[in-house]
Amino acid sequence: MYYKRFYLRLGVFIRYYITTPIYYVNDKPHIGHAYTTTMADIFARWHRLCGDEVFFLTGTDEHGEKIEKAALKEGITPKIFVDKVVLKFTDMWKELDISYDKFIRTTDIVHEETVKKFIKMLYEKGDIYKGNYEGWYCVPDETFITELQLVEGKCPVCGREVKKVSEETYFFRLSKYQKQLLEFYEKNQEFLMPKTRSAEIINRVKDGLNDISITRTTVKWGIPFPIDEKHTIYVWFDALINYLSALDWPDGDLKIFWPANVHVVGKEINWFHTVIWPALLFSAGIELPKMVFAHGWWTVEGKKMSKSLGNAIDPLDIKKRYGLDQMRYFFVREVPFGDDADFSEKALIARINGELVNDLGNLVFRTLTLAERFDGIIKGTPELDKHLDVEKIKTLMRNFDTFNAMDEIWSQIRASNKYINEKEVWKLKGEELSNALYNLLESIRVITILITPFMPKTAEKIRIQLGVDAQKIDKCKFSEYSGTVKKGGHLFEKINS
Ligand code: ME8
Repeated sequence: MYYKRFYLRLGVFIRYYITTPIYYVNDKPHIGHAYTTTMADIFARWHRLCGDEVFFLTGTDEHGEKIEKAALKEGITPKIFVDKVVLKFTDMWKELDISYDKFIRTTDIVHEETVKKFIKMLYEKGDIYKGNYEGWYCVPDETFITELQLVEGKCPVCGREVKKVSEETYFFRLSKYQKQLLEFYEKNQEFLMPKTRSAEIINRVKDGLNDISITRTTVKWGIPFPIDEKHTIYVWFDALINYLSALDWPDGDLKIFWPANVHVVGKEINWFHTVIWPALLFSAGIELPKMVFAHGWWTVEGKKMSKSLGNAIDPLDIKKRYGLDQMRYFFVREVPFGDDADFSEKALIARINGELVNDLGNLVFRTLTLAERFDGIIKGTPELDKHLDVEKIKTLMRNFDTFNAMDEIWSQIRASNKYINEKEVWKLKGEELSNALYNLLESIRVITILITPFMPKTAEKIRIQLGVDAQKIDKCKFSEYSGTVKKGGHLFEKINS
């Protein structure tokens, strides 16, 4: 690790810092949390495959009124409560094979100290002042809401009840940063992603910004506000700073990963990440992240996922019944990254039976069956690599277009199956058979490299059958086939619906 840091400073490796939101620990994670974290995991793994130095951060948001209430309901202290619930997240990410480099908790001492340092900088700059907050508050979303934003008296984001709040508070001068924000969006066209969501943010900023409340007096479960300890720091202010404190900002070695390449978030918290967070960074004089990617929301069989409806999908249940890579594949293929989507088991089964069993599973099974039977040296001339465009896949991944990147990989899988059928490979003999097997095995080897970030376990299974080691993206060219095949069972099981 240390020699790598040395080379990092020299700029030999490309650094890639990717984050997920830090999730509230009021309840166990569901499919929505698993989606964001899995997608971020895919990008982290993709960049490692490309040889980049990756820092992938996830974690938990542990302060605030919502957690305070959840703990009270269980009759335990918030600290005991969060220490218990956080395990549901760390256990889940272990089960889902999430390759994070660091897991941050906002109750970590280092984080709390960083938040205090950060807030003092803003105070000294004159961007924090005392006043009174009169308005509404949505506890489940931990969000202040103005009278104008209410929709039929309810929270405009989640539609739940809001409560009236009237308390002394410290404000942050968000209004001061309107012009700077608009200029920043204009100059940095890649910051607001996907493009389909940028107009909404820009228009809201153009409409004008109100200063925001950043402390609470009625919530005890928070970081003490260093300027006035009667107040605790508003949970969102505390939470956003995790992206810096995870790097031991301002003095730690890891700070070389800043600015983050991308914060991956759900669309409902886009505002916090693309307006409030940048303004806080402007105030502190810190460089802004390069991109915030706000993806869409999953519904379940057409309905919003919620505790009260009892329809939240447990990722562990999906893993158990259908398999982990099957779920990861579904996340990528069911919807372009960024759009809203609907989770239905029928759709999941259709993808497993169609694309995984019939396309990829069959290709590997048929090829390996023929290759194992073949008694001779497998060699030939590349001909099945004609339409494989790795550069195109790289570009698609740079643009967060996992959907079309996967489609490109799949066209190679389909072309390989077509090759078997058209050449009737099972009828070939001698050199012709050797050549066909060479092309198919090389095609599968390259496909395996490319699917590794998406379906790591499946890739590992195929590599064992091919007798090859894990390889990086630069090995995606047909070369000499140098493995020893050892056919295994079917990669995927067909699901009877
Ligand atoms: O907002 N579809 O935490 P949170 C897709 N602590 N994604 C979903 C989803 C759904 N139905 N439901 C949840 C918070 N998510 C704050 C974040 S960051 C500094 C602080 C995912 O536990 C999605 O990524 O409410 C969403 O943004 C996040 O979970 C919200 O998690």
